Amino acid sequence: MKVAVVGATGLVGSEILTVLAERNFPVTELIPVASEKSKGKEIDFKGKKYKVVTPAEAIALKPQVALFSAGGTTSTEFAPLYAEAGITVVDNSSAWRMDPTKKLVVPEVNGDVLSADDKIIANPNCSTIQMVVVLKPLHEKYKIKRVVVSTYQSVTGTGVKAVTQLMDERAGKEGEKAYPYQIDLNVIPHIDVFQENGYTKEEMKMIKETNKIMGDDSIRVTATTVRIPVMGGHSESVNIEFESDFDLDEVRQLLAAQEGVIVVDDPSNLKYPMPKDAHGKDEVLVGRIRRDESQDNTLNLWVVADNLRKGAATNAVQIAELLNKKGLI
Ligand code: 11C
Repeated sequence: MKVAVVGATGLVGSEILTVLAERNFPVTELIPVASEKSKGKEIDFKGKKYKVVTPAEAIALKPQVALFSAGGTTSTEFAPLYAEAGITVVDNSSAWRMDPTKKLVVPEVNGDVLSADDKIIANPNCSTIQMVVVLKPLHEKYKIKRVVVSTYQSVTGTGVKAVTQLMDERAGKEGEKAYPYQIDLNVIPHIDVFQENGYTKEEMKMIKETNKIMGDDSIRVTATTVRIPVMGGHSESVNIEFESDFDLDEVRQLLAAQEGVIVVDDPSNLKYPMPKDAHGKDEVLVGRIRRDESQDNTLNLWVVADNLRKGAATNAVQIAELLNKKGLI
């Protein structure tokens, strides 16, 4: 299959190339795509070199599928042009996620919504993806009423500039800043831009995307999203109130049986998920599974995943795998 990776030189783009290779996605020809300034640059993929082309040039090369991770502006401009040319787009930006005509997909949660009519498919926000994979089996069994989530997000979610800021600050070097404040030895309770209601855009993404992916607007969600000086993955403290009561052992069994989830929950041996352990993994790790003793039918969880993997690249490649399996590309 001819596969285009739009934004191939970025943090998520290069992770997509790694994941395509690792999972043996049937790539017969890779088309690495980036902006004019990277044109002609060579990208290695499975021992072969491919030259970077621009988004407009790639359309004429007629890939069957294009995995976009080049930001909202590129997606807004080019995804419809690719779709018109018969190329199925899996888009990692936020441009199409809440468009009612577009599907927002996490394969293990709502992969069944994909159909032959879907030419632009949206990949959710990283912090949403890792949460909904864990919510799904619990919602099916106990019906979720409300979710209160607080995040502890890796600087890799912002991109290369933020990783450089953290490293520069560690080394005592001056440099460009991705954040309005120092991130090393600090915590910034602000991800993406503030909205009129006092929430950030990242927080509103977690709320709206969760309802759309779970296919249930009755689930009430509130979020506080926070940047911490960490690489390797996003962590989340998730408090879930259910309609009906649960059994903790059964919760553990449901989570262990959920595709894409690994339970790491053995506090007596100091085993719990950490970004250091999630790094490079495709699965979502869940632990600190315990009852919220302050309220009926309520559970506390700690959820960690590599935001560049399941939160972005892996989920996008899994959508492409599913499209391929269903014969839609
Ligand atoms: C972060 N979640 O960690 C963001 C990055 O909508 O795909 C991903 C933004 C998005 O800063």
